[in-house]
Amino acid sequence: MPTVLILNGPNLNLLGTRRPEVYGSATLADVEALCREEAERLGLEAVCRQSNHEGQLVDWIHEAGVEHRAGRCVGVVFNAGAYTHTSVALHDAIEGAEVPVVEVHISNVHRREEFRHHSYLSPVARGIVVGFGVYGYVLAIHGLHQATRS
Ligand code: CA2
Repeated sequence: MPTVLILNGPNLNLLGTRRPEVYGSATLADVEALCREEAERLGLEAVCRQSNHEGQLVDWIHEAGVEHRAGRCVGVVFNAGAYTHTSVALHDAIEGAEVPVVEVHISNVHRREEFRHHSYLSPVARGIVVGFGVYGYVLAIHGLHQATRS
């Protein structure tokens, strides 16, 4: 079964434990279960990873590129957390790996502090989903699935 990589960056392991007014009440385990269920409905296997370390995220993007070129992975659903706003390394990894990446943010970053308005990932992302809570991950999986069929 083709895979979709669900990648979560720094502090997203804290989901559901604090700041529910911004990020809702679902935990990371809930989000990953939601992704697995939705992916399976579409005939995909969701592979879920989370790290607080930039280099680890870079390595996983590279691996997804290899899997994509081998026809085994449709792409990456990526919430890079705060690295979105700081990381040239993740920008370069996505560009270099040539794997379709959908950038996801649970909150509407454009309604928040100005430092969250810029993304290093958006220019190299296949698509962007922002502000729909954890349902954004579901929308991103559908987007990647559709993109592989058209
Ligand atoms: O809205 C999003 O999904 C973000 O990517 C979340 C990041 C933030 O830095 C981005 O600007 C937008 C933060 C994730 C931290 O999540 C927490 C969850 C609970 C408690 C504390 C942090």
